[in-house]
Amino acid sequence: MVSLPRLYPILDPACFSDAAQMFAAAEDLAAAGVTLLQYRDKSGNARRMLDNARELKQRLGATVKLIMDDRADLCLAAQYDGLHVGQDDLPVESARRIIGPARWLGVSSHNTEQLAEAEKTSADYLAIGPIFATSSKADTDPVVGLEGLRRARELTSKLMVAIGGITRANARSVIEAGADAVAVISDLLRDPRKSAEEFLRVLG
Ligand code: 3NM
Repeated sequence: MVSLPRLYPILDPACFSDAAQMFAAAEDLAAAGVTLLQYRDKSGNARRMLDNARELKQRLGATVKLIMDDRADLCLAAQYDGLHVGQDDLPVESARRIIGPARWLGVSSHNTEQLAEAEKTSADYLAIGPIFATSSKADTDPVVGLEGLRRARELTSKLMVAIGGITRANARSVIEAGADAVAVISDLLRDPRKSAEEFLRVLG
């Protein structure tokens, strides 16, 4: 049974000067009380991605559930707890066939049509975004906004993760609009431990 913590940090090596800095940030997040983390690496270097993913698992795997972005093969190879797929990645049911029934599977959606489609799949949770403007992802879809998030909430009974431009200042409003969790990249980068502690405090 999948149950998501309210804070869903995403680690992207492109946001760090080197892997050591990323691992240190990951350990700071865990020390703050983070219990779920996504590894998102768009570099395409499978060997390096697997090395990093394994290192994260070795350092955090005892206390933090680890989700692999996009790559079902690396999810299995690094023995991660779950996989997250986007609209241009493997279709949900193909990903499910690879990772099996037990691992968690999430899917991104960017509008109510995509959310309604994803609702019919075996995905354990649906992500919706960008809620607010973000510079962490190239070519984002139009902003969904809190109103769009409220409409999305009515369309799905699955767990819903909001993403895009979420900060300590607006995270509470996102939960109040119906999200079960907030996924965050940039507002955790500076002083990860302190930021995560503050997120956890406002998220309650
Ligand atoms: N996916 P930040 S927005 C990875 O809309 C990602 O699906 C999005 O980063 C979507 O917390 C996004 O820095 C970037 O805004 C989130």
